[in-house]
Amino acid sequence: MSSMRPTVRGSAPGRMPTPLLRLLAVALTCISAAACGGGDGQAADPGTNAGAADDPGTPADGAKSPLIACAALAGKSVPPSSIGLPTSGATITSADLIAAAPESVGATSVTRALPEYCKIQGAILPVDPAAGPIKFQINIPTRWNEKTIQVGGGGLNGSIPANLAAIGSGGSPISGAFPPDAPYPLSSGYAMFGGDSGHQESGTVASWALNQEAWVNFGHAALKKTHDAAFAVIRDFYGSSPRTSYFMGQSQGGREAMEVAQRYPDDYDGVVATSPLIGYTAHVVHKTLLATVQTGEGWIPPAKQAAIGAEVLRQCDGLDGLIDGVIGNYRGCAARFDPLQVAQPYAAIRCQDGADTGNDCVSDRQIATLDQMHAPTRFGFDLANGWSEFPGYEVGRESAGGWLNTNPQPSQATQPALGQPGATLSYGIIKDPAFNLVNFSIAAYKDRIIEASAIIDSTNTDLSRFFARGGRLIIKAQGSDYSSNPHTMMRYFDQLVARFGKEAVDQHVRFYMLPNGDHNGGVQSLPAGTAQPQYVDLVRMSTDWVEKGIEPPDAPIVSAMAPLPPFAVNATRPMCRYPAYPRYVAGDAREAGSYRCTAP
Ligand SMILES: [Ca+2]
Repeated sequence: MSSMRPTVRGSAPGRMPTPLLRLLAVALTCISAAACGGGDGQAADPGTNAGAADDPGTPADGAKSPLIACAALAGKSVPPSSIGLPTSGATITSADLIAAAPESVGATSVTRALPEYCKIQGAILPVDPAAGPIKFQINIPTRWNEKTIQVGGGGLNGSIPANLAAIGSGGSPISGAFPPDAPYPLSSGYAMFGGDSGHQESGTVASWALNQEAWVNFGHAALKKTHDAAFAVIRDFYGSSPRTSYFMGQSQGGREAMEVAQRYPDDYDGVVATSPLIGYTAHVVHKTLLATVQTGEGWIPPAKQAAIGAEVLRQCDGLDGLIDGVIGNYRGCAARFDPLQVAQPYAAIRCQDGADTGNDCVSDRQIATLDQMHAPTRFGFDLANGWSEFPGYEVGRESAGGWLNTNPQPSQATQPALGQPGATLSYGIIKDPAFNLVNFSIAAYKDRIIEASAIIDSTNTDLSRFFARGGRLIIKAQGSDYSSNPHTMMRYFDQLVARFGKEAVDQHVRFYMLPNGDHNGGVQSLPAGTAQPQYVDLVRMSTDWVEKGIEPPDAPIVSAMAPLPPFAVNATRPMCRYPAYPRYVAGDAREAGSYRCTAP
């Protein structure tokens, strides 16, 4: 792994290089249309938060203007022949011109400037009338840069992605990584679009998943249908197709990002996946089995989380060279709590004689639950793409929320409150909403698991078509994410390297790990809760790679940034490529230059 770079804001890797280097990079890489993401030779700038050289609210010269009035799109239709999978066509239900808005500074957050854009809403009609439509929205700036970003969903989807204009603190396209001072892609001229994946229900019920067309829409088909419908609308509006196309998503949307690179690679030049939930079938099975073992004495009450978190910190905090409440060496720490490698990881906090004697220790039954969490779940057969086990979770953040997701305690009498995993399993996989999930077993539902895996898992390592077209994929995962298990992403990446070789993968894929981060990309030093560096402009890194041939750095700088202007940067740290981690060497712990990306 390469060493760290200076930490001065504005010159950080991943941001604006010198104009000369930029020109050179464009000249060297744009000879091949594929290398420039579909032949977009214009030097349009995607916007920058690096300095005053670019005005993020102004797309580059040459931005395209629409052929017709925005409102004239309402009522138009898209024929089924314009959509690459079977549908009954699409209709535009509304089209409204939204006025430009200046930056608005609130008490705790900023909504940055937005350009004038056409907000188009529509519905893609199903083949099976019982399946329900796919609702979608396209935001196209009046001055369009001829590029698009399709935005993924979240959770069980069921709504239009919230961040198609202003980008909030959570959700797709890149969730908690998006810097508060970065320009919105819409303001830089990108058309943004996304859909509800074919249903308008979210939460703990997934009745839509009982319908096969809706289930396959959720797994992947809605992504293609939405893409094609949006492109057809854009062709109508501007008289030409987008020249460069992206997909960006977080969590379920991150899985969708991985899915399109695998299944619909011809449609995208660049893909960004954060917290991708790629092994989705195994994820929900694992969560369900964890709930099952907690119906009795294996339950770990929330009151014990502090003791467990403190023990993990005790063993791991210093493995990265610095006692700071942050577990930087995520692989080294996970090894210490891997029951396949360590016989008694929790010996120091085991209750006397293994009984449950208080909240400052864990019983043998509770240790068994912890071990199940960190050990692989073996299926005894192959899921789609040859996966036969769900790797154990990593560690960290035990004292924070969102960990085991088992409060209140599951019981034999009622359905465990499993939320999204439970709804996916009961409605989507075993198709029996009345089934009490505490009675679930892998063996009894082997066929249903395998069938579902082929639809909702995004673990296919065959990226050959995506690579061949010059596609670029950026992945970011967090070390202490108990929703999207980062270990699955590590396995997938290892398999990619085994399949294509490191050199080929390096040309097309960057996989970064943010140690100790949660599902939504936040990092705090524990137990104090002090915010740690998390922000990095992955949109900019992706568009620079696709459009200018600027390779993402080995160690982009992440920052902890104040949410309000002037966006003071309180700390920086390198974000290393898997499997490296940021090891403290010397100097100010708040400065990225004090760390080196180091192999575990
Ligand atoms: Ca540390």
